[in-house]
Amino acid sequence: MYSAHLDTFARDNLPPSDQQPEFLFDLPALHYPERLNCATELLDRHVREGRGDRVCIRAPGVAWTYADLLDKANRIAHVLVRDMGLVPGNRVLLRAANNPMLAACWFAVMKVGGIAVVTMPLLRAKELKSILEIGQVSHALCDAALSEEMELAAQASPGLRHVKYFQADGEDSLESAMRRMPAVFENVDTAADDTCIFGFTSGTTGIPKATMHFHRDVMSICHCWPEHMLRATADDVFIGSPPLAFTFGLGGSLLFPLHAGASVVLLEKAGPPQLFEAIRDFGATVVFTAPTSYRAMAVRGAELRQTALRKCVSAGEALSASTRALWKEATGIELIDGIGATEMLHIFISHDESNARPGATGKPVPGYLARVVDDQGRELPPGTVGKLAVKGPTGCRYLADERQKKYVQNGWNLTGDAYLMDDDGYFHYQARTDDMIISSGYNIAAPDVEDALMQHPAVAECAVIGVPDPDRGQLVKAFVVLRPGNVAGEDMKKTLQDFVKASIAPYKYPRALDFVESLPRTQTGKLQRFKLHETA
Ligand code: 3UK
Repeated sequence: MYSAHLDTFARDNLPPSDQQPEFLFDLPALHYPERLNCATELLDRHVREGRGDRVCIRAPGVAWTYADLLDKANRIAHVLVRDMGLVPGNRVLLRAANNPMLAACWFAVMKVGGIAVVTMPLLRAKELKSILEIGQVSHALCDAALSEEMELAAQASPGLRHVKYFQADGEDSLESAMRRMPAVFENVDTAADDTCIFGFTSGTTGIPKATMHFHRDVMSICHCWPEHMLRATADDVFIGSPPLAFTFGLGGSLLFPLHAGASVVLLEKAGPPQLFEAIRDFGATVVFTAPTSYRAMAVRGAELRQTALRKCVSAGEALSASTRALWKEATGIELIDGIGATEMLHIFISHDESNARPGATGKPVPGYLARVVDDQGRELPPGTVGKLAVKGPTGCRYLADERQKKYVQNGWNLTGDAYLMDDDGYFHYQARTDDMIISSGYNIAAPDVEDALMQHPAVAECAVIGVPDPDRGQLVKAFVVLRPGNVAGEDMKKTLQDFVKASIAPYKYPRALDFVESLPRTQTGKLQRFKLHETA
């Protein structure tokens, strides 16, 4: 079997074939040749076909055309090979906030047949060290602004042989090295099934694992959800908040805009206020962010009616019917919800604007199949809560990790989510399977109770878990962060409990309720319920 990789670490550590999911390539667009390099398809092709002068990447004070991005990526590719001794199959750590140089470095790694390991900007040396070890990373390209933790991690990681910094001055900066290199590079002729991404995920449980994705997988996610559900055009201006280290951000802020021949605005800081202003100032038309960010921006949402914004994508966590309604009332725009996962690379259940159903994530994206199954993997009838199982052109391949057997069963990917499918085939998110609470025989989804609590004006944030209880099996327990100006105490507790009882089935109300200052979250903004279980 053909491979361009001289360093065979990735191939050697794929899960055994009987532990891999089944892959589906039914759509004609998914019939790839044996050799495929995603950089050739997403970047070089546009310049070759005469679109080099179109704007590709924007950032405050920066506007690169497709030709500019290609020029930079080619020079970095030469630096990787000539100055840093990279051979195809080597892993390259990439570290920066979302900015144009990070995008150029990412494409350079694809071009040389390397494997990109993009890391969250906020990671500390200790966390970087474990990523470097698990991925056996030999090279790093890092923004000088993040050099401190990078240096500490490098000192502790003997396998990391070459580190270069960008956005830096001096002879040994990446930019100086680029100036000494030619602007033309012949992309390595990678196999469609050569690994090009290690996507790290700690999930919501702590211990990091690497998911492996091929050049073919990068193209598959471009050919499925964006073409069938997003339907952006070359005139769209993409923008978003998730880091490129998170595959939600890699798709929305790099792969999908380039696949459409459109442009993307990269923001180093993209909290709700910065994202809001950038949508307005850059004339963004397509935005990718998480439900919490839409809630925060909705306050000034009416101002966006005067802008070019037309498509708003929500993913990363469940979108409640109330957030959907809030955004629609404020901006007039129907949110596009989609569930994705690092293991699946991107979104596999979603809908377009005209097929939104409040409270539902949508239907399987063309190219994917989804079903709800019981603990034995048997398909459940509509209306029954069970485990979500999916398959499609992408799927879970953990790098040498025992958890592969848990995520993939009988060829299906089990995402760890509890879902039900209604009679019309729409999939409704319930909870993470670990967050289904069974109290006195009732099934209670933690997010249901959270949504109800969130409707109360005194509640800023909240989280609900099940705690062991001798009488009821489990007890519903809420952790509540109050908005400023509200007083925690027995009165407020009673008020909130009564409020929940009045809005959803009374058996779901939180019998235990603590007030806290803040909630534990991952760097992608997901609630870490396991930490609450520890404190409870
Ligand atoms: C949850 C959702 C309900 C769900 C991701 C889009 O979130 C992404 O990847 P992660 O590996 O987490 C996966 C888990 O997150 N989730 C994500 N989206 C939704 N739950 N509704 C949603 N719309 O528990 C899932 O199993 O961090 C999202 C694209 C790429 C991604 N990696």
